[in-house]
Amino acid sequence: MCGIVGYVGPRSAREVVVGGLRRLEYRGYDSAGVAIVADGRIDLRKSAGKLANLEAVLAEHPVAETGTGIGHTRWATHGAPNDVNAHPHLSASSRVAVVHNGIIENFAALRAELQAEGITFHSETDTEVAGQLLGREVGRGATLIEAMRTVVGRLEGAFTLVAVDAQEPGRVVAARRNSPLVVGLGDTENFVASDVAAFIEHTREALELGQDQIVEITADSVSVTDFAGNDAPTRPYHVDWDLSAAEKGGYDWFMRKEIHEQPQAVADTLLGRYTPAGALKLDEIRIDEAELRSIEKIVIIAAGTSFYAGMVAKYAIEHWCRVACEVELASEFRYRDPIVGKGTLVVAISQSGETADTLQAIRHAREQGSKVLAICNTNGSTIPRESDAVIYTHAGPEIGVASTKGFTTQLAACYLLGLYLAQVKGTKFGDEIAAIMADLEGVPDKIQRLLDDSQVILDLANRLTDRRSILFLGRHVGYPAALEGALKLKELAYLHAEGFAAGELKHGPIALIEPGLPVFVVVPPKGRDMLHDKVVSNIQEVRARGARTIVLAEEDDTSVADYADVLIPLPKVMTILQPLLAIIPLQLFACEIATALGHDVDQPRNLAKSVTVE
Ligand code: HGA
Repeated sequence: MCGIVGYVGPRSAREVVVGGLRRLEYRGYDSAGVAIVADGRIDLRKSAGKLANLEAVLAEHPVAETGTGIGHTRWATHGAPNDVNAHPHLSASSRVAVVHNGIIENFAALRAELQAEGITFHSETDTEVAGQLLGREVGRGATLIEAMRTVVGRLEGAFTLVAVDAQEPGRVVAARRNSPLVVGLGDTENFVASDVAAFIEHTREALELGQDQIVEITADSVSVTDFAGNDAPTRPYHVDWDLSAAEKGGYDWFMRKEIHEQPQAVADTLLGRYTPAGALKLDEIRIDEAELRSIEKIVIIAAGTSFYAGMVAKYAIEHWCRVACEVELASEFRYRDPIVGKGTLVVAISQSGETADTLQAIRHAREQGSKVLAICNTNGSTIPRESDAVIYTHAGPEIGVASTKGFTTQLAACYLLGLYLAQVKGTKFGDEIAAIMADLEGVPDKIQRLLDDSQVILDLANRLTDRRSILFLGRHVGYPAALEGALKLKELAYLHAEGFAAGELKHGPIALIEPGLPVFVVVPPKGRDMLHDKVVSNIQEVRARGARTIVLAEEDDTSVADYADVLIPLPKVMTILQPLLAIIPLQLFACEIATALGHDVDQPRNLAKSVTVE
């Protein structure tokens, strides 16, 4: 949440910074602003609402076209999303401008201290104290980097701060603690940003920063120190995707593009993980096999869509590996004194690798002696850096705020983890793993078939735009798929949408059923157990009460046709892998209904991607 860009170089900083903000807008769109260093002063422009509003302001009131500037796109935590609270924030003397991602937890005390010195505050944000503190330090004669070192020592909480000083043109100083920041390395120009998308059109060479580091960029230098001013280690890396991955490529929404990228994305997650000799190879796992064999319990920590991927992982891991597995919301985990320790493997799932709740949870788990394995999409982000092992999903950038390929690639990574643990623990024979892998490797083509045959679900979405409530039912792994389907609809269509375990319905939620209520039902494949038949009974129960049923069932499952108002056939796959397919029509449905309702699918209200605040 919140997108930050800083630039120093020969081009127009306004152009580079606004271009960067455009690519970061998915991180927040409550307001946007820029500060350009110009001839001993700061040119500040900001506006509530989306970036387009800022661009209109800039067109009417141009800024100086110099080569030093910073910018911000906001997801508000402290203070309403208006012009005044928009970043950048200025110091009292207007000499320093700062942008911020995070929450400064002791801002009230700092604000009182500064007010007692006669400083007037203009905004309700926590951020403004950082600008005022920096201004106070440079006013006392400090350079901007010296000021930053002093100020970070006063702040509690999470922050990425990026600042400029009107009296130090050609220089941007940034600091980070628990919020993301990367450096882009150009030729006679350098960048800082919340993520690489901001500068990908200018350079694919980046520098990964660690926690509690300060970076100073000029056009031809980058220096990184710790908060005390000592040289700090950094890791340069090459970004393995390019500008086209961060553009819509002819689709109306990033989300629709990302839904359609799923066959490739899931294939990329699986690529190279299963050797021709029939062994799973997860080379980012730096926990030795003896230790993995001694694991007594697995705790999966995640939030939002990743949490539902974690629920599926629990079914797979317990079934394949016979290890007890819990799934826990990251935001609840740390605050309830969880029982984890040496015998526990904690699995953290986060698309961005920066999810604040998940990050704090893994830190807590490691303090208790647990090993942590991260499932993550963002190379070099904080959660994998602080984990003992990582499985990258290789989905490419996910820009739509509602996760799609993020979810399916997390599922694929969870299945790989489950099979790997089964291999290490010897709970599955090689030929059993081979059979599951063969099914898994067939999934990308089956997702493609679902995408090719999506007209039924798109038509349905256009017919249901007048509904205020829609339910989703599933059992076993169909249950988390139902929850994720409902979440997509809440996020995008702002409808009352709920997912239920189908068997739980009669314990209360069935009271919600009224004539005409649309109910999606994920039906498990017809297998050896009774699960399928139980779900078919659940369909009949809601139908008997007037629900309109939209049934997702295996393509040759003839037993459901009589109970389905709309039937969505799913290609055949083993039960445990079915969420990879069942979720596709549900994603398409949410995207289409939100489009038909006239909503901004990529930037749904009140949301932002990469939840970097707790
Ligand atoms: N606390 C600051 C920055 C918000 C943020 O980082 N959101 O993710 C504000 O409210 O402006």
